Amino acid sequence: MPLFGGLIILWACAAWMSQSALAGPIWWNPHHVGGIPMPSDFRKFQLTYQKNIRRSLGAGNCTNSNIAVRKSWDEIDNATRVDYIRAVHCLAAKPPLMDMRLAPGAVNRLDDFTYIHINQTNFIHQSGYLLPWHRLFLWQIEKALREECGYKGYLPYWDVPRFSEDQTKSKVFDGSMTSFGGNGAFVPHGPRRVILPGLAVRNFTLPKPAGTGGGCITDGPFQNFTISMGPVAKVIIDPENKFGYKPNPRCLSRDFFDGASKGVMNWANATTIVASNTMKELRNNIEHLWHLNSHTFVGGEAADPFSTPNDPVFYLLHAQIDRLWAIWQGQDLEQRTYAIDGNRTFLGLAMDYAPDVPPSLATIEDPMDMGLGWHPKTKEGMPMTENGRCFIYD
Ligand SMILES: [Cu+2]
Repeated sequence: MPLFGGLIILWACAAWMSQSALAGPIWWNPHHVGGIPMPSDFRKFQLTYQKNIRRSLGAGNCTNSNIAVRKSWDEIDNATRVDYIRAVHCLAAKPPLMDMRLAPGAVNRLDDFTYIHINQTNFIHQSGYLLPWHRLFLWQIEKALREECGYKGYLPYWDVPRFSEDQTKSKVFDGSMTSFGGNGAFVPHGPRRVILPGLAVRNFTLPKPAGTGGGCITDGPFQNFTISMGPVAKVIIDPENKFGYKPNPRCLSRDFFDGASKGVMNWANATTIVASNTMKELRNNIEHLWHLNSHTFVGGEAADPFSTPNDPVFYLLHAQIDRLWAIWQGQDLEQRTYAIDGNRTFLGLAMDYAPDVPPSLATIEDPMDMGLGWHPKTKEGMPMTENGRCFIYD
């Protein structure tokens, strides 16, 4: 490259960097992040949300100067990435707080989270509690990372639509030591159907497409990570270990499946989600265009609806889903903050221990089980700047 051209590029970068140092908008320089830049229609929704949230902040505990900004993993600096990964390993080295008689396979502090997620799966997915339950779940892990392990940042999110064409281009999955590692090693395998235990309908199954991995991850900071509970959704359920609560130490496996990302979790569908007109539409769009696909794309442990938090990337995956809900709520905080839609159980189905219970609708007064004895009402998990929560998504 001629010296002159190089200088121009250097100058452009320096100019941009000083701009972003003044808290300039992040989309101004997409080539620094890579992937597909945020299109203007999505950006409009994002800006309206951010403006409305900031305007709603009064003189309470959550203010414009102390609100936590949750950013994309691709946008935070390397030191914050290193610190986040360190804090995850720190929680993995701490003993669980839960009563281990409930799950002898729970061996560390992260397993407190995995346990309650397994335990609640049939109530918090394809139900009215999906979004508020996971919002509080994310807040709990963020708090644990910060207060118990000294993490200085906030929960990052996986910028899924930016990398929909090739997720390995994202710093989340590029395989470096500041990523979550890449795909699992290739193990020949075909598509399967796995049974979801606990429902009264016998042998309710979920299809699992065959991806390009299937084995243990071979790079990144979680290469030698040992997980213990699960898997739960399996081809054959062992009645002695129905929910995978027994110890089953093993590696972290993944099975990237591009068919769930390319042309699916793209900006167009992200925009469709935040542009939903009603809560019913929003929940359907999130479930069908995004939620299941993001788990299916990662595959392996992350694709088990019960024990999916075994993969540390789970929290970034769900932060993106929480962000889409936040942006939708932020278009009209008054009408949408407490909007709820859906049943009290997975697709309204009865549980195997109470097969005659008819479906009923979730309400914002219903208590949720977050584990460790915390049973907040559903409405507690809905606002972003109240009840001790104070965050905004970039
Ligand atoms: Cu979940």
